Amino acid sequence: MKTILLAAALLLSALPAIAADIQVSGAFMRAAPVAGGNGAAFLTVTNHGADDRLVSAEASISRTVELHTHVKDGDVFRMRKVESIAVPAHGAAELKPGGDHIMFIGLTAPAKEGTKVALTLVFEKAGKIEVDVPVLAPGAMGAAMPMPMHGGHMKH
Ligand SMILES: [Cu+2]
Repeated sequence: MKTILLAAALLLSALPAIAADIQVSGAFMRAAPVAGGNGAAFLTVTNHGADDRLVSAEASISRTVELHTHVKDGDVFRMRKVESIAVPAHGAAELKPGGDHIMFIGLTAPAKEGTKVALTLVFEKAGKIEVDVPVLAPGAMGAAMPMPMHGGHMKH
């Protein structure tokens, strides 16, 4: 019994997202069928603590991982590398298609739909947080999570 409790305690301590002020949810990336191309990951960072910022990301699936945003250039939106993405105190940063995202440049292997990609997010204050990013279909707009459409916790 003692061993089981100890194992449970170790397991909980190995999950930093539970104890930390920073929580990551809804992570996904789009399938990229060939190696050598680029990919992007999207996710929501919720911050229950003081101001923080995402300063970098690491993954073995590509040669380079950058933080990107989209900026309007005339009539088109172009991606641009940013040094960091702010996560305000008691707020959130939403990385989503058409906005901020994590860019994988030079995929070393195809990102196959149904698999998961290991991603490490590095925060200025919260440090490193590891996230398993599910690979969804090309063009997917969000993580496949059950949405409370009917009879759920609707806020009015
Ligand atoms: Cu990009």
